[in-house]
Amino acid sequence: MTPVSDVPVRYQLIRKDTLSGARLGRVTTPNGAFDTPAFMPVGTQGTIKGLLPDHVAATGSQCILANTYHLMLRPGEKTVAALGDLHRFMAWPGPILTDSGGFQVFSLADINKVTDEMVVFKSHIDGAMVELTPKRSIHVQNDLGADIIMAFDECPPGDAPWEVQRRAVDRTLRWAEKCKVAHQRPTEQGLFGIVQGGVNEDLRGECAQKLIEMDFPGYAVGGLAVGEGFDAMKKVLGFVTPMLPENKPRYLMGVGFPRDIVTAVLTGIDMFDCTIPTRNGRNAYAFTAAGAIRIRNSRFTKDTGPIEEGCDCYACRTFTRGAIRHYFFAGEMLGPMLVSLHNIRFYQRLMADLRQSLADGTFTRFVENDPRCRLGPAA
Ligand code: PRF
Ligand code: ZN
Repeated sequence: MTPVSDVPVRYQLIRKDTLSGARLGRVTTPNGAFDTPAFMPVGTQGTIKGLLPDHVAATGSQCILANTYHLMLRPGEKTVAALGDLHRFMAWPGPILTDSGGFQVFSLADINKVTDEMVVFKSHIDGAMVELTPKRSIHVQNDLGADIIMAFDECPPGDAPWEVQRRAVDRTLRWAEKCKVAHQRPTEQGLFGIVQGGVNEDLRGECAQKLIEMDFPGYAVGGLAVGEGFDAMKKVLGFVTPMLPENKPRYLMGVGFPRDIVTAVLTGIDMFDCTIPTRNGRNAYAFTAAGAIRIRNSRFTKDTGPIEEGCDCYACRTFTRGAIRHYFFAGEMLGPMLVSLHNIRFYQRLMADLRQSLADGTFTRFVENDPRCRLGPAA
């Protein structure tokens, strides 16, 4: 057993819900701790689009995410390292997590070739052929210097047949082993394993079990919210999450709408990231407890109210819906900035309320009664 003091990322279980798998906890990293269940805003290119780090911190965000895939291509991990590390680069002194590129390369890149050794793709920056291997992904993440780094995995589409998922699980397991061996800063950065397997319980179970044997300091569930649908995701989580070690953090990657997050928390997931609050915010789509609103709608032209009544965010304390609507039509930057800020705060207030209800022992009642817990795609 590795002595606890050598493990850079640790999970403290504070309270378990009596009626579900939900848990209140705290994850400690070399650059600070965060309370769980946690939502991590996404800073793909080393910035959370449109928001100052101070603004992000003011939303209650405690840990943020960045992407290996984008930063290795531009400005390059050596440049980020020369400028300090990702914490200095992003001006975010708190916990940071980097994704491995395992998902972005399969969802964004012009893939040339996938083998058991590597993914070869064409850079969207200059068209150059780039090879990404498990070893290279980890070395890039070692240079970037995030507190939590992710294994390089293969994430097939949600409708991929069993045979494709089988091969992806085999690769993901072999690559996880290689990532562990390649990791050069194991006492400074926690490397999480990622469970794949699509909607197949046999593959999910095998993948989880073998990753657990490799003893990672945390585990992620990948390969969900890739087109399988809400009910299938719920079923997979109900099966996989309880398999994961109770004394380590559990992270559901790239999910999702409030309804998806709450459903996952019920199964025992602790960490989430998603581009929805920021991407939707840039598109003038604002979350409210009563459902989403399109701030460009003509009914808001002379609306003097805030985006959401009762919200304590800077946008809602300071600007009218009518003014924000005008910024969108005028192409002013402030529109996307204000709605992104509001949406992240909306997510963080929900997470804080989930944590409070877990602390109070009222979690199940909260989930049943609070309308935010039901907000999904068309809500
Ligand atoms: N793997 C990795 N990152 C991810 C995913 C995955 O499966 C997903 C799937 N929802 C989002 N981000 N490495
Ligand atoms: Zn607000």
